Amino acid sequence: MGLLSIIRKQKLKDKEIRCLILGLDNSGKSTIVNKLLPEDEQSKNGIMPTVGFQIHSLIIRDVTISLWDIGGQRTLRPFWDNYFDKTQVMIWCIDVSLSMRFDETLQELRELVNRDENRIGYECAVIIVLNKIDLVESKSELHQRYILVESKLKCLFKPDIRITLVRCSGITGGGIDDLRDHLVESCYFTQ
Ligand SMILES: Nc1nc2c(ncn2[C@@H]2O[C@H](COP(=O)(O)OP(=O)(O)OP(=O)(O)O)[C@@H](O)[C@H]2O)c(=O)[nH]1
Ligand SMILES: [Mg+2]
Repeated sequence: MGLLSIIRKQKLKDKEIRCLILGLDNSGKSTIVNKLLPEDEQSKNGIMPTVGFQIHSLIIRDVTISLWDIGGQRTLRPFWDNYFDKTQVMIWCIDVSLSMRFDETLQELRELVNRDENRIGYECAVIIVLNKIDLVESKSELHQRYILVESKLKCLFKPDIRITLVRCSGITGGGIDDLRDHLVESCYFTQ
């Protein structure tokens, strides 16, 4: 590990990282958050649509992350802007099984990006989660959808912005370890 990495790691230890998880209603944000939590904190009684927001504290490899799970229903979307202050990471959750909502989710993301061009990708890192992979019939279908979303994202963000795409399932837990890794990596973004 280089000296810079050691210094950054030490800085992260002393600080709480703020991460927002946003996306359309029913895309699976709260389910993913639940899977990221330690076993003994996971809800066993099912997850309800989020009205407003919920905050969870996560420790991943010595990094403390406050994870803000924000409701995605249409009536709540005008308030999304209010949560970005001091945010280092934004996770955008897409239900990859429902291609009929791709345009809606990308339009919402575009509006957020356009409202403040210095924010997403500059002040905070961005991770795009393609969730519900367990509901997509085949690997080739999933791959096609991945490529489709990736190409649309390239049109949405400026070329200098690094976009991380992660495939996962909040139900089976597939890809959640990858998401955890990318989350910690992204915490270094604004250090
Ligand atoms: N099969 C499958 N179902 C999922 C997955 N993730 C979430 N779900 C289901 O999708 C539904 C919505 O999940 P939530 O986690 O409440 O979605 P949300 O994005 O938090 O929704 P809001 O709080 O309304 O914004 C629930 O019935 C979940 O069980 C997944 O990866 N696979
Ligand atoms: Mg929710």
